[in-house]
Amino acid sequence: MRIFHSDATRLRQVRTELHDGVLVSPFECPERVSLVLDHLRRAEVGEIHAPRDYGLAPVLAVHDRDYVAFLESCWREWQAAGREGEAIPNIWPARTLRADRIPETVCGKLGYYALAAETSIAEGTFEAALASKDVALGAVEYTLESNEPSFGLCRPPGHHAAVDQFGGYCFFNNAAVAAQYALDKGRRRVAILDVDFHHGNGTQQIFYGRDDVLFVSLHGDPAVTFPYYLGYADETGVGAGEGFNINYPMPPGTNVDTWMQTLDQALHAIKRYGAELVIVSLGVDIFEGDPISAFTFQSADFITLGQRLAEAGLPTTFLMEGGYAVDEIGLNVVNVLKGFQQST
Ligand code: OKP
Ligand code: ZN
Repeated sequence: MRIFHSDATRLRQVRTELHDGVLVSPFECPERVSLVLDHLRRAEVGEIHAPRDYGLAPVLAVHDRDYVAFLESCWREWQAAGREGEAIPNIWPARTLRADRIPETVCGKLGYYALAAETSIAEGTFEAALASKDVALGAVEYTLESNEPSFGLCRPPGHHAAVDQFGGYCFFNNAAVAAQYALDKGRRRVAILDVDFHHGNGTQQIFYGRDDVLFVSLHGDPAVTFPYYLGYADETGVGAGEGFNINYPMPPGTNVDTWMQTLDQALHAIKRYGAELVIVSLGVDIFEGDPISAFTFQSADFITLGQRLAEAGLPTTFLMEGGYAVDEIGLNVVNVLKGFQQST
């Protein structure tokens, strides 16, 4: 298995996350990358490579151009406006307001392009997001060329990022960028399997009307869990995409047996679809000790997860999403990848 990593993913070093009404030090921190990397090295999972620069074209294949321009200029505009802290939205085009005009100043644009308020923007955010999508592209390109598995140590994560919205710590949807890249390289059916605790609302939105990407997600029930406004089982796709979006919401505290049985259903759907490539949105925040999630995985259960994924027998690229129990994040990621390798 080949691993892709870029030191530039650590350039996002914001100080603030709005959490429970308080500005705290962000859960999604650069140390996460160092900890996973340490474990990957110690466990000798595979060679670690830096990706090349793929430019913006693969990003613009799934994201809105003005959204990308906003991310690039946001911090500069925020500073030019003389604001004291980091860039955080505090007004949205909510249901009773107009969403058909984009404001001209940074405060208005922030609300237009944000879907949540926990994700501050500051120096280095855009650069880290660029590095993260390059990591994803390096990994998927390797799998496309070799049929061998790969792991992209993406950071910031991506699955909450929609066509023109950031939030939930995500800016570019790395899995969507990688899936579209695979299609542009000639694959016709790509599956994205999202095992992060949180629903991948961005990935779902990007491919909701399409049948060339099957999106399958296991996650905490949105009735009680972030991102709250998407991720129900009745969201099955629209138009040509009807039947190509599958959500498995589960209550907090769901046990691992139930979760694994649900995974079997998900893998059946992926096989039935005839996927030529599986991109796994790998969030290890399903770990019981995760500080912001509520599933019950023990570290050993991640080995089983990797084994089950390998049994599908498909070319697979793993991309890092969430996981915030920093003491165990490296072990849990390595366990998935080692479990996968044992069974292949
Ligand atoms: C990103 B990823 C805690 C509520 C959750 C945002 C969670 C983003 C998760 N105060 N806030 O899916 O791991
Ligand atoms: Zn998550």
